[in-house]
Amino acid sequence: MRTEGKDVWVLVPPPLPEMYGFLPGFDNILAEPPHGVDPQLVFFFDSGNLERSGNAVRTIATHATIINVDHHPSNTRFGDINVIDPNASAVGQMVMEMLDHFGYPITSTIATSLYVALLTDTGGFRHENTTPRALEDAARLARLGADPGHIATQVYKMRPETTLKLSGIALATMRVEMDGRLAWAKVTRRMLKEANAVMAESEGIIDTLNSIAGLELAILFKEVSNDLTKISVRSRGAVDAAALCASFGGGGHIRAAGAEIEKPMDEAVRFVLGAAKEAILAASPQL
Ligand SMILES: [Mn+2]
Repeated sequence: MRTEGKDVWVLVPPPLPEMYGFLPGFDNILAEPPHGVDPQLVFFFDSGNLERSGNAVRTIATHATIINVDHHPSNTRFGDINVIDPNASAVGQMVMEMLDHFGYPITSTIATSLYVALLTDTGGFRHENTTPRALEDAARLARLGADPGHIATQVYKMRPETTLKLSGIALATMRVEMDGRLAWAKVTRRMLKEANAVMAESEGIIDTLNSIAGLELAILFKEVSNDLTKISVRSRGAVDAAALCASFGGGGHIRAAGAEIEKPMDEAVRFVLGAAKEAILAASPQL
């Protein structure tokens, strides 16, 4: 993408969810800068730490100037300039403020992308971070040309069959423990094969788990390799999901967090469930 004679590259670590393929500019997104290009200025958006940002960007970051724009309270402030607003429901809102501040108009194309940021980071305007400001910003973006109905269809109603197949197989492994306070499930590489799906398609399963009445903590275990298991955690009770995940080297938000556990699936399950049960009891023992 060329802007005013300067090269601007939009880099996103793979895998890039295809569901966002409708977004303007999606085809210009790269996993790493083209060969021979050595960016000197890098904006990071919505990245709580450098580790989340993929190898290519990390390499650039060793010598480029970094501007770190984020809303995770756990942000490690790895930038040369850090713009952190934990009260923002989505980093898209911070981008809106920056555009306003520097006098750039928000076109309908930009409004569409920013609306998607708000919609997805508030879980379709359902999470606790659905603040008056989030709804007001969303209304403003709709007036500027974002089409909420169309965008919701593109984001939430374009799933391939394989995604639902994977969801069905994974949810069949669901276990509910501690009198309904804790639920967990697994996604293994074998399941991916069976459903003809890729791991990125498991993204929504954690939220299905998290829809059980009375649940406090939901955990999804994702088998990446023989010795690496990723977890997604959702909390609706007193447990701080970010703190729980931080104890495994991960991070995130109080209600939604994740981590990478360098253990095989079954070991990771034992290890994480032990800590999760302790956290539930410690947070509200007599419930
Ligand atoms: Mn975010």
